[in-house]
Amino acid sequence: MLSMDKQQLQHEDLNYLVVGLGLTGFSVASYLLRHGYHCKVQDNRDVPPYLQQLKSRFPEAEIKRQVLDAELVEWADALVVSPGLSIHQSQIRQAAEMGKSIIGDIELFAQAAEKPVVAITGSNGKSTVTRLLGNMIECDGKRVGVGGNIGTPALDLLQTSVDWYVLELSSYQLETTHSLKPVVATVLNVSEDHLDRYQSYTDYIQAKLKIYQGAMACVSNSDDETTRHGDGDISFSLNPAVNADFGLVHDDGIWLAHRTDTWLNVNELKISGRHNWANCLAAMALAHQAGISKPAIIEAMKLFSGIPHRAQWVAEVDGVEWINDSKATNVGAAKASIEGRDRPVILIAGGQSKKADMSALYAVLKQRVKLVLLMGVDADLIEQAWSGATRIERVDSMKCAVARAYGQAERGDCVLLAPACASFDMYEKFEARGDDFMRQVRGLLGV
Ligand code: UMA
Ligand code: ADP
Repeated sequence: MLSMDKQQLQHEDLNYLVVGLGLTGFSVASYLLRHGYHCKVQDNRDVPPYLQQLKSRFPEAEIKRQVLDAELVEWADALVVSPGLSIHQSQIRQAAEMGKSIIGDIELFAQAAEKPVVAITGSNGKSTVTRLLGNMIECDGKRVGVGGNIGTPALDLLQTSVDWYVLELSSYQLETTHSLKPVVATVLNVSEDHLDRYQSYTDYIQAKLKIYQGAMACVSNSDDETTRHGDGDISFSLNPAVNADFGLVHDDGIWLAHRTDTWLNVNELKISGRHNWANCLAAMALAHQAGISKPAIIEAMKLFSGIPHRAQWVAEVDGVEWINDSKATNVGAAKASIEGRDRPVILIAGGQSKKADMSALYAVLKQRVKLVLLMGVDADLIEQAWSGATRIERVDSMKCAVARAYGQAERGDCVLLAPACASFDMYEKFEARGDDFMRQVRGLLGV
């Protein structure tokens, strides 16, 4: 955090070292340079992803391609660290010990934003809730900037005039944010993820809960005690027995409700799975707290057809349904994804397990999955954890996985890509994995 005297200084008095030149670093450097602030950029890769863009837009930008060196750190007052880099690595820790401020792009955004912010985190469902809430605000006739971990860097949102900001925040981004004061914030749920980056699960949870600091209202999930902030929380729950502010009412079907006031029958939703009912309830709670009208909230939920790579319907041929849930990149997401299907599942899974306890999927595999087609770098340890739960076969490419699933699937089955792992061992990102799956499926089925 900025020390007291530095907080009183203006941006123009400070030297900013932008650490990392990916999407975030490019956005931060562009923001600082556009405003004429002192800024140097550093990235340790041979070819940083946004090197050319930065050079062509700001030829005067000073870019160092090296590990953090003492001279650069000495020069800087603040290090603006990209979320993909750990602030616990020794050079950044040392910089903090020297009194340098360690911040991220969301901190700069928080210092500059002049419109109200809704902030959303959680292990799963962030993008769905963020996008859906953005749609609710738009349906209410207001202008909204939607960004953060969902893909549009937060500082880029400042270039357009809006009434509201809706930010999806990762635990990494929250670690380097200190002065965000959201009108309303939520932790949707917490389950194991990113344990390759955190010393313990507790550290990961603490990073997530930081979103409530400075929030004027907190929305928590009564079905997940970890997400709770305090007695004043606005709550949501899938359990009708829980007295939540936003929940389900069973009355001639299942309704999304604000206490006893039924708002929408779940049959009218285009997105499927109980986890998406929870996402709707969370978005309803956030929108309601933000003063969005009930008709706009309902309209947005009716129209919302989900985001690509999240339980995305690909095809149904010969009674077999094919679903792309490449974004199910951790155990909690994959569990919700499998439970969200109402058919026997052939599961395509595997990749980088991020040190998660994969055995947490054992019971759901046993109950719902007839065959696992397993690939990727951590296939050995995943197979060990799942051994005995169901039939497991190894495949070495998406093409083989899809061909094998096609050969094994029977009418009434669902072939589901929900890897429970990150994709980086085989793909550039989860979208590329989902695209590959859909290409193979469409190629094979001729659809
Ligand atoms: N890297 C280096 N050297 C550097 C800088 C980065 O090797 O000097 C590596 C990192 O270790 C990492 C990769 O580059 O493996 C990308 O890191 P980055 O910080 O440059 O990432 P950005 O391109 O800025 O994208 C980030 C988020 N990525 C991460 O947090 C890893 C994007 O979320 C986000 O959309 C974007 O900022 C805009 O806010 C993606 C993500 O995977 C979707 N997020 C994680 C998740 O959702 O699980 C947290
Ligand atoms: P995030 O941005 O947190 O990764 P997304 O909305 O992109 O979340 O959804 C990613 C995946 O997580 C989905 O494809 C689904 O498998 C799972 N998921 C979505 N919402 C929930 C939820 N509320 N609880 C558990 N899993 C969920």
